[in-house]
Amino acid sequence: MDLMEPFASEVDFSRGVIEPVGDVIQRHLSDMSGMYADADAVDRILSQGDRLIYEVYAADLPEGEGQVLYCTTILYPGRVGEELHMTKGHFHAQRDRAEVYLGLAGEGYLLLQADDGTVRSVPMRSGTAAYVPPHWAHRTVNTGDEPFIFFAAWPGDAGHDYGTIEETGFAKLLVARDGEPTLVDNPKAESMRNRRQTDG
Ligand code: S6P
Ligand code: ZN
Repeated sequence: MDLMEPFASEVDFSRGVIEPVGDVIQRHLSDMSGMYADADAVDRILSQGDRLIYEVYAADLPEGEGQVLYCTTILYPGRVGEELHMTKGHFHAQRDRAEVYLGLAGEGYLLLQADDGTVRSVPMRSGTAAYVPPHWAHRTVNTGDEPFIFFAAWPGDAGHDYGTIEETGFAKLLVARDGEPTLVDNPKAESMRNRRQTDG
């Protein structure tokens, strides 16, 4: 057996940066335009230029059974139409793999969705440890005016399935109504469900 060397990273809670860092992912609005409900708002923003929605700083670790992967996410504040800035969201490819989030700065919601369309929301701020149980898709939403920064750790063999959420979206959207984050039905998810029922 090859023994892996123990190591430590430094996590900057206020900037969200991990050092030393492995992969850095930047997601712009153009990478997730179909995921926001208001297509006109997306077009209006993109016609003025692209927008950075979030960044992920991952510790440089090998994937695979037995490992634990970790990263930080920096989700910038803002809206697309009424909808608050969010991550793409995913199921783990191995659906029974759980995950832990820890809020470091700013505020947001963790949105979770089960296969049958059940949605749950968990408010998060600095110090909130939120648990993503096995079998729940998960996405985060920035509900504040500052970057929402959180740390995540998950099993090294979990993998990511983005396709399911890309296709159907979440059944609920988080929008800003009278300055308050409000969960509303997603019209796009509803029409997708109806279309699937008609086709199938
Ligand atoms: C990984 C974990 C998070 C997200 C990150 C970006 O399992 O859930 O680190 O990857 O918040 O979200 P997404 O949906 O684009 O991967
Ligand atoms: Zn995950």
